[in-house]
This record gives sequence, structure tokens and C-alpha cells, in this order.
Amino acid sequence: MSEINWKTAKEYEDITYKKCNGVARIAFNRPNVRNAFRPKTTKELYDAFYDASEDVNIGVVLLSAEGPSTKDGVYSFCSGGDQKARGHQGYVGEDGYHRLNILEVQRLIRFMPKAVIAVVPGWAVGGGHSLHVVCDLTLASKEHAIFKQTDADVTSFDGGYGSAYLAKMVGQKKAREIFFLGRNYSAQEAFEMGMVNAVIPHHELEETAYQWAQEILAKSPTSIKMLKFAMNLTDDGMVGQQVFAGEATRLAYMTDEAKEGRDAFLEKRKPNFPKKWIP
Ligand code: S0N
Repeated sequence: MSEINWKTAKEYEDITYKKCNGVARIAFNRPNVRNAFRPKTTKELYDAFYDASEDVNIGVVLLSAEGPSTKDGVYSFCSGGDQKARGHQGYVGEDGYHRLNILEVQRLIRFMPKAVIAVVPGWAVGGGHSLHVVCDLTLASKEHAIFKQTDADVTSFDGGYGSAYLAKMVGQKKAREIFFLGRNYSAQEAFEMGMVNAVIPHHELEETAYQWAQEILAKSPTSIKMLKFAMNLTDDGMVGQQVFAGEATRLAYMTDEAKEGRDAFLEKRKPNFPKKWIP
């Protein structure tokens, strides 16, 4: 296995952002509030995810968390929207206006052409639970990960991927139980429900996530991208089709036909496409 030598990619206040050997690691860094996100956090998350998406040397992104809390030693992945940042209309940013931009982060994770792995060292609650749902894979700490949905306790609920996509993942009855009762589920229970890929001893969690990333990096990048978009497609409607079809267009650009179409236009002549109607 290649050695992990994380290098800071950019400094932020609410998150950390590092890269190593084709892997980006984006981590919540507010452990004393169980890594709750405020508008500043989601803005930073979006910025880091966008960078990782654009960086051609990055093939896999880990979404993880720093910790534990210095107050009580408790580990958390993310406890969702920061309730102290809530005004009458939602989560209020530094400019005084409410922001719903965690959904933009979710969409970036969903539509980025790279695998995103949620690495869950502790509490995954509310909007933090929804984030792990939207990631492609989830690895959870055997000892400390706890999955819980409190959206209905605080009237701040995710009616998109966090709930509807979860129902596709664990089944309708179980998803309704998770949201309607708001109970705690261990990593093993989450695994048995089908929303966690593997339960990992806590001290091996980050290394295992990096190892999974390296295994994915050894695969064909185009295949990973097209498979992710193919598996998203039916649940994402026209946007899913748009994302998948964009990649079909990209592949078409690489054909002799595309070269002829472009050259004919630039040379002000009729195109003479190769007449091969390959079945
Ligand atoms: C995570 C929980 C279960 C942990 O319990 P535990 O271990 O007993 O710790 P506590 O003593 O409760 O907490 C320790 C300290 O951390 C603070 N804290 C914890 N969570 C939050 C939080 N979410 N916001 C602010 N502070 C938090 C505590 O206050 C405590 O601080 P001190 O030490 O100073 O007392 C437990 O903490 C818990 O249940 N947390 C709340 C979880 C929650 O309800 N989250 C919100 C759920 N909803 C969303 O996340 C919606 C997200 C969203 O934004 C959205 C979604 C869809 C569409 C739009 C939006 C949108 O953008 O609006």
C-alpha cells in the first residue's frame, strides 16, 4: 500500500482539506459542536469539493471529520445544520441572509465524476446523516459511529436525497422508521440495513478509507465515472440524463465524425462523414 502523506490543499476555518496520491480528504472541523455545519461551513465544503472535482489528479474524495471533541472526547462525522445559526427563515450566513447551500454541496457530491466515500468516525445526524446517504460509499467506525435522524425533532428536514433516496437504499419501512422515530443505529445496524458498506475498527478507519480509494484509483476512470452516472440516472430524472448524456457527447467528440463536423464548419464546406453505420 502506498504511504499516506497528506498535504494541505487549502486552509479553511470550518473544514480541513488535504490531498495525497490521487485522493482528496475533506473533513469537518467543528468537533466541539459535533461538526454541525453553518453557512460558512457549507460554503467552504462547496469550494473544496469543486476543487477536488476539477483537479484531474484526484480520482476519489473522502468526506470525513476531525475530532474528537476537546470538551468530552466524543467523535462525530456531522450533526447537520447548526441550530445556533438558525433564524426565522433558515440558516443565517455572515451577511445576515439565510442559506440553503448544503443542498448545493449534496448535488456536487452526487454529480461529480469521481467516487466520494463518507468516512464516519462518530455521530452522523440530521443533515450529516443525509450527507453520508448522498455519498457513493460509507465506511463507519465500529466503536463510535452512530446514525440518527433528528430532522423531525427540530423542523429542519431533508425531503430530497436524505429521505427519498435513503428509502431506495434501505427500503420504505426502514427509512420511515429512521425519520419518524429518530432512534440511534450502530454501525453494524446501519450495515445490515444496507446504508453502510463496511464496519471498520476505529483506529483503522481512515487508513481503510484510503486503501479503498487506492483500489478505486486502480480502475478505469471513465468506467468509474460512467458507472456512477448510470447508477444515478434513474433516480435523478432529466438531470440524471443530462449528466450521463454529457459524457456520451464527450465520447462522441473523440470520433473521426466529430473531427470532420468541426473541420467542415471551419473550412466552410459540407461535411463528408465516414459512412459507417456501425450497429
Ligand atoms: C448529535 C447529537 C445526537 C449528539 O448528542 P450528544 O453526544 O449528547 O452531544 P450534545 O451534548 O447534544 O452536543 C454537544 C455540543 O454540540 C452542540 N451541537 C450538537 N449538534 C449541534 C447542532 N446541530 N447545532 C448546533 N450545536 C450542536 C450542542 O449544543 C453541545 O454544545 P454545548 O457543549 O455548548 O452545550 C445531538 O447533539 C443532536 O441531536 N444534535 C442536533 C442534531 C440536529 O437536530 N441537527 C439538525 C437536523 N437538520 C438538519 O441538519 C437539516 C439540514 C439542512 O440544513 C437542510 C436540509 C434540507 C434542506 C435544506 C436544508 C437547509 O439548508 O436548511
